Amino acid sequence: MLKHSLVINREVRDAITANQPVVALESTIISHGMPYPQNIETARLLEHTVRENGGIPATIAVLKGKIHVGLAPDELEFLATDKNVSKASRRDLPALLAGGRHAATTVAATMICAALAGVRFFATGGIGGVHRGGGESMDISADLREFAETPVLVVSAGAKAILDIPLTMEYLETMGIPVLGYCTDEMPAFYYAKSGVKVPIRVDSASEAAVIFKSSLELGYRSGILVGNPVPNADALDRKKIEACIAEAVADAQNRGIKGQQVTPFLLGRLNEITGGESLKTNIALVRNNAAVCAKIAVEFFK
Ligand code: PSU
Ligand code: MN
Repeated sequence: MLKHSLVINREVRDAITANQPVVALESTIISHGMPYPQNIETARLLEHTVRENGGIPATIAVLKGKIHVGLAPDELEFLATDKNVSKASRRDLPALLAGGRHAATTVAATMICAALAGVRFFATGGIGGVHRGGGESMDISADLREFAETPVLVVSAGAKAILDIPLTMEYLETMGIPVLGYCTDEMPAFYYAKSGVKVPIRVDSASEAAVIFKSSLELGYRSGILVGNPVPNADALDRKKIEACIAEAVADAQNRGIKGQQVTPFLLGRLNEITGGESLKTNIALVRNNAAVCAKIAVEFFK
């Protein structure tokens, strides 16, 4: 059955069979995380960055009810421009496949599809997490639980700063997820490098991260690993300034009654407006940096 729902492009299939370092990339960031044309430029830039660092990129999305692992240029363009592409997380995939629909995959859904295809590495911008006020609203991204279910190593600039990072770390700890700080002792905060929350494990090289992932797989863990990779200094935003903007965006979301799947795209879009494009610039820089580090870890893993 699944055979008919999973389309892996030629290059990616050959690379997986030959134990080459394939790096998955998600599509929600293209369809719902960034405006056009920066979204398509970023999608291409990320694939290029993975290649520059020795990896084979596999961008993942659902097209006409099939999971595509590795996309053609016109498929990327479609995801960047079409207004009817939905946002697929774990709960959405069965109905989208059954209904023959198009969808961009979130971190959770991309992890699921990558694992199905035999891809173990994945770079994103920032994972979803516990939203501010999550204790009341129960808005906790399905991304977090996915780490407990799916053995993929994900490189992320921490959790998005629009979230409650201490609560997000608490949740990851409860789920028993190994969280690695890449050349840092603190969980990165997406737009800036230091959240003030300590990571349980620090690594200072790609090979250290690769060895820890191997050991997790040898232990028979079915869970994934989260690597927190801080935004480069030159691209980081000032903590105080961006926090004031985030508070404004979160208040706007509440006033307009934005809920569920719409929250994260709304906040990212609103922040881009409030900061006059600065937040988007930083987002692009950090996701590119994550693609580079993820490819390096994958290369070490297959050495
Ligand atoms: N990283 C970015 N931009 C994004 C995302 C990640 O730089 O838009 C997406 C990911 O797909 C992640 C999603 O899974 O945001 C989180 O959505 P939610 O909070 O609704 O689970
Ligand atoms: Mn949510």
